[in-house]
Amino acid sequence: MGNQLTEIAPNPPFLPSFQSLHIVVIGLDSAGKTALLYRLKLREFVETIPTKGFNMERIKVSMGNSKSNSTTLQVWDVGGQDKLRPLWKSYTRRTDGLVFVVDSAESERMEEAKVELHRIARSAENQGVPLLVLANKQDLGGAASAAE
Ligand SMILES: Nc1nc2c(ncn2[C@@H]2O[C@H](COP(=O)(O)OP(=O)(O)OP(=O)(O)O)[C@@H](O)[C@H]2O)c(=O)[nH]1
Ligand SMILES: [Mg+2]
Repeated sequence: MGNQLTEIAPNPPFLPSFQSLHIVVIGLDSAGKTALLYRLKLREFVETIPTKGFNMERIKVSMGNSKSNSTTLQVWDVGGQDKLRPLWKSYTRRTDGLVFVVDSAESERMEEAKVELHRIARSAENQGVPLLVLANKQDLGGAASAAE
């Protein structure tokens, strides 16, 4: 439903409050996707195990300053192990937004992350879809900054 409504009215801030947006979280294994999902859902850091398939949570968020104006994000967190990456495409198809999570402290895998990010961003189906690249694990020593 979210996707169809988005086609009719593609500008989320002006969508009615019953609108639900489909968001997909991807990134290399161990980047912190599942930790992010449950941080958003439960507002706390939970211990995670590697995701073999996917997790999905509905998360209500307020828009702007008004508490009465809220929307629901249907957030899909897809496993990032290399054997699971071919599945990303089926989750990102017709999504309203993409989040690509990067482990900022793992400089030796930055090139691998870049290749995967470019692969998914190049896909014809994802043209025009808003993309957030999240520089995760900023608390770790030696983590690259968001700008880096
Ligand atoms: N220090 C630190 N550790 C984090 C952070 N986010 C996640 N982690 C840890 O990194 C590890 C991997 O986190 P996950 O959320 O399971 O990673 P994932 O991206 O879901 O991995 P896959 O499910 O294998 O694709 C876990 O031990 C987390 O506790 C962070 O911001 N800082
Ligand atoms: Mg996971």
